[in-house]
Amino acid sequence: MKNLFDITGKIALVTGATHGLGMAMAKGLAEHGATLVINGHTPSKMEEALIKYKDMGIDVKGYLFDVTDENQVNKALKKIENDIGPIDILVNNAGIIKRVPAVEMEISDFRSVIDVDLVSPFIMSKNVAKSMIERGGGKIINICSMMSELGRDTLAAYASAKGGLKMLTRNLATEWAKHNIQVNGIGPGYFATEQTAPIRVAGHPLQDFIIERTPAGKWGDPQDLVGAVVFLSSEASNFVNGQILYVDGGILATIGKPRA
Ligand code: GCO
Repeated sequence: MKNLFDITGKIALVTGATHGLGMAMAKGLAEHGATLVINGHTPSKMEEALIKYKDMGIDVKGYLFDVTDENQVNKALKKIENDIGPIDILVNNAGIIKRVPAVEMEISDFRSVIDVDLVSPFIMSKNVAKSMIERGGGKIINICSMMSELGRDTLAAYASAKGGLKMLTRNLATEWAKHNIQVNGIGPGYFATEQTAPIRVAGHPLQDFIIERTPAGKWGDPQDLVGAVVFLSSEASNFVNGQILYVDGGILATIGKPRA
């Protein structure tokens, strides 16, 4: 029987996949047959991650490089191509967040968020797409955010970057659709990860707010993203271009509810 979602033997590179949502999506891709390559930045985190993948029974190769540095990216991509093969699926997941009131935010911090969350997906996509164009196609998935659509206090830099990433997704989709490259995004809602740990502590106002604001009534489990990433990595999405698939328990579908 033909399986439209089959990604067996496809080489998938997930950036920032040493933990969190990146790790969950990377694991999901491998479990659905992809040959998995991950990127990380910190040697100790990579070591820990490789052990975790091994314990989960996932075969993976890890490469340390800085996604904001085009030279490093190009060297790493060459090495990956020599060691394993050319990339069929690129997931631009690496990202950072700084929660600082706008009037207090250092410009250098604002820039560093834009650099990691918006410039690096461009650097990665540009350099991976070159070989995808030569080979006649590929899949690029940008990890966006609720903040691609909405604002929240303290997130000026992050929301600017993630809003930009949504438009980068549409633009690259427009430019490369004729080369059979589908560029799409996934917009996770609020998930229980390390990144949201500071706002999930008991007593933090965001903790109850998120549960109330999410029609599904809970924080997402990183596992909930696997269906979306497999769909956008597979033949099933071959005529889907420039879409952001929000996996958010309904947050963006609703205006919210009045206080009881
Ligand atoms: C916050 C959160 C969000 C999430 C996520 C939402 O502080 O409001 O951290 O920014 O991390 O990106 O989709």
